[in-house]
Amino acid sequence: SRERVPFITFVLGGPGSGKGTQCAKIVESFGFTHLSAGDLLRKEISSNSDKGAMILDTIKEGKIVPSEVTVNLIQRAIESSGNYKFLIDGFPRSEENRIAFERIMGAEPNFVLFFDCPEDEMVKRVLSRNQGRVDDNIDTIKKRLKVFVALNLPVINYYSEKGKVHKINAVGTEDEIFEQVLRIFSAYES
Ligand code: UP5
Ligand code: MG
Repeated sequence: SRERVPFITFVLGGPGSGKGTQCAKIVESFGFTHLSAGDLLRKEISSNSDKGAMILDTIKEGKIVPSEVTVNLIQRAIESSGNYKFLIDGFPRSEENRIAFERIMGAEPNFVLFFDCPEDEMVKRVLSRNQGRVDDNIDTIKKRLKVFVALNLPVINYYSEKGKVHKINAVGTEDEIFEQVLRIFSAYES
């Protein structure tokens, strides 16, 4: 019901580490609502919103969109979902994002999944994706990797120190990786 306390999982990992792919599988098995921050931002670009041009420029540069924009989109998606279990994919990407989310939503994640993947594998996957994303070119990928290390790893370290991070080896077949994911979610279900 609406009053139920939300169950929030942050799904983190570098560009192409497999966050979206694994979230789709988690949704099928565990009834979560999947909110990809990147997808919400891309939808905002295609909806002719007044922020669309700014968001597009930011994504092309591999930089991070201002926190209040992203938190707002996530908040609206949570409130309109009718669900109480959420996978928040690709967010928070910086300590500033994290602090804004916790302040505005008044909630912390129940746990965090971290898809740990070597950079050369991530580059290979993103370059062979071919879905026309403006940021799937080698120049932008290099910038995304730098931003991930500088700004997103500190968020993962913050939650690690709180004992909330489950690190997943993101190399292998989709099914091999999902086996690790299943073990984690099954433990929370029981
Ligand atoms: N693939 C998946 N699993 C595989 C496997 N096990 N073996 C081989 N191939 C595998 O996977 C990537 C590709 O690899 C796919 O082709 C897949 O089939 C294959 P995917 O599941 O899409 O990986 P994912 O981690 O989701 O990669 P994505 O590129 O979406 O990650 P990013 O974090 O870079 O992208 P996102 O959309 O989250 O963000 C894009 C940009 O938006 C950011 O750079 C930033 O500019 C902006 N942004 C913000 O500013 N704020 C936010 O909060 C979020 C985004
Ligand atoms: Mg994704």
